[in-house]
Amino acid sequence: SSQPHSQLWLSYRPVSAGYAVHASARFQELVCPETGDLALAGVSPLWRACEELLAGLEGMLGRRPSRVNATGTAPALLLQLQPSSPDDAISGAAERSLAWPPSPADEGYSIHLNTLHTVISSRSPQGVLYGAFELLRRLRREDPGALAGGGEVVRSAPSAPLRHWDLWDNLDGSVERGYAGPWQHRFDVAAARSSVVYPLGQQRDEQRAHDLARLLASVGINGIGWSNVNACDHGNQHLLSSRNIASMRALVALFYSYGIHSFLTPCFDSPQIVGGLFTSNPQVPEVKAWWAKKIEEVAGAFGDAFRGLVFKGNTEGQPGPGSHGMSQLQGANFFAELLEEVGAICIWRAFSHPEGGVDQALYQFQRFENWDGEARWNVALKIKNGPYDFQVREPVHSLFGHLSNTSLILEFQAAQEYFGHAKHLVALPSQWSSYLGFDLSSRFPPYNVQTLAQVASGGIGRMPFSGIAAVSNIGTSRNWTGHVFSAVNTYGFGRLAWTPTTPAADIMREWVEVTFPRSSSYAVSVLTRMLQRSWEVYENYTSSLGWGFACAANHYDLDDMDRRRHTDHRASATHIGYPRNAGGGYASTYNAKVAARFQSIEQCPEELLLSFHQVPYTHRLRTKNNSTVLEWIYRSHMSGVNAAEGFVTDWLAIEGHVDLGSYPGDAFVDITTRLEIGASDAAAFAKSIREYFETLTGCGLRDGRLQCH
Ligand code: GCW
Repeated sequence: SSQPHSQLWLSYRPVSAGYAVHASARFQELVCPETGDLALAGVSPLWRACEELLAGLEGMLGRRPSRVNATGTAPALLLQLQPSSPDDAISGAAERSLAWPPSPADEGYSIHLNTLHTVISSRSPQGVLYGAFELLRRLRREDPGALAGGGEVVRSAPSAPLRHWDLWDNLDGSVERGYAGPWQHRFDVAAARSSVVYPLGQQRDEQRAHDLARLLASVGINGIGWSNVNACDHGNQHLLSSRNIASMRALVALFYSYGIHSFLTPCFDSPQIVGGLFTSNPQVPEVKAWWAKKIEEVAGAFGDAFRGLVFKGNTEGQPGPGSHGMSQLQGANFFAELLEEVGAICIWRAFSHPEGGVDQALYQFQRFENWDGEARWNVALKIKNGPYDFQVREPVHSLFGHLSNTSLILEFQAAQEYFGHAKHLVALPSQWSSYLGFDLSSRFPPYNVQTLAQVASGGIGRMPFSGIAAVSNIGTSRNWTGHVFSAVNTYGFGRLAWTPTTPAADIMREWVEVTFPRSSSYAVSVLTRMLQRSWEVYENYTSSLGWGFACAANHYDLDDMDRRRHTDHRASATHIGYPRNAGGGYASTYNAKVAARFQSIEQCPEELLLSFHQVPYTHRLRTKNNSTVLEWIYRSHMSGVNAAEGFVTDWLAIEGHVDLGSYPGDAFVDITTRLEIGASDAAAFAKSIREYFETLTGCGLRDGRLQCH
């Protein structure tokens, strides 16, 4: 469309006049070092840092600094590249003298204030870029510390080596679980042509892709998965055609100039579909030769920007090694061996469904539990945060505590597949940070504590290809995410992946401040508080106590709820919950301390009670005012509805106090509409759930008290 898209948190509108005067006095000149070795596009992240600072300072301060080659007597901003220290290289990578991934220490930066000059320095070009974005964030928030005083303003380095953003975009232009397309398509996912990059070569708006790269780099993302892991339809099956590879070259180079490496997700059956072979069985020599040649072609076209292939094998209808009598492990090792030749890795997804009545959680654990020591060094296993499927609350996946000699990538979902799509307010950093802080405990004394964040940062074995990834929530909406507030999930993911120990509330407040910069401090507090509460509110009006799968994606579907009686929540007339506490059950796959806690009905966190225990509805909850389970199901739903209605009231009360200047069109009305839809959906959800349990149990709440007939 001809209407411009929003620049989100990179909207460089003027700061207040007083701050602008001080700041522009400090940044009269900009010194950019020679960019040296040029990236594929001929542009390096250092060059991008200069470009971004010039635009940002001009926009926010009203004065463009002059670009000079060396400092003189005027106050200047200097970008400095320092030599990197081999001691800091990640162990595994150093042994194999791989140039990638960069060590987190090399990707870090510092910002330093001398009397006259401000210096951003790093040992890597992308580190300088990250530092530039940090300075711009501080100016956006009118931080006095960014201008005054002397000494170090900040020194920061990421903790995880890989920080990835995964598009589930299809080559035909649609997006799997993408809800940020045109408003009229908000329920009709398959129909929505909401990809900002596909169909290839038909970008309506070149600037979109460019701005996506800037937005991602600004929060420290260093890798992108270019297409849907359901890789064999919607045009994706042709991903590896020479024509597609050639047309992706420009995109790949563009992102690389922002420090973002590329990962491709090919269809397992590419040898047949693209190569015209009679089979895709990896054990057939022609198939192996085809893959080897294809990988060379990709590496040749993309250069160092290419770092790996991603596979989802033999689940949800996808072909895989199992189609040819090979195990998942053999499949991953097959590709890893070929990818080693070009310095790239094989990322293998753990998400899978069992057949028959097997517990999915246990099944996934058993499918991958023996990978330590068996998977090749350049394999990374990508595991969803929990064993179900991005539900409102899940136990952290036990594989994270079990595997210690395999690179593990933690997968989150920013797209709100199970969170009311782009209609509901759900700020996910709270959920993600609660998982990241979870202590899986270690199997290896003397290390006792091991949080999920530590595992994703390489863990005890300092695994080189560990990291954190998120499924994208980006689409063609002018505000990128459909719901204006959903951008907190894009921003928050990057910031958390960089420093997983940052409190979620700090990240969400920061997002509010950089996105709605000239708002009143009252409005900032109200907004931050809404975001902070939203996960729990959503949990209350959908599925409390960890039973999961209460709603079919974006609506309550009672047939689905009933079907899931057998596989998930196991509700009967008298009991509810999945008994994973029994000997040999999923709870026993955790390290001893954690297993004991989950297995005990007294110690199991009540938010996850029904994930591990089957209890009578009369079971009393100590952290919920001693309510019984059934009372709590009814009460939590009522309180969730009230809170969702409260969001509308809170929002209307700050009208005129929120700076919506980053958004085109009438963002206030759009947000109001979505909050209202959220509230009315919440009421409908709660009504369905009440009717479901009243029918099942014969008991309902009347005037706050449980009555049965
Ligand atoms: O939950 C399911 C989603 C699918 C997705 C799959 C996966 C890409 O509904 O849309 O497929 O998870 O993560 O592989």
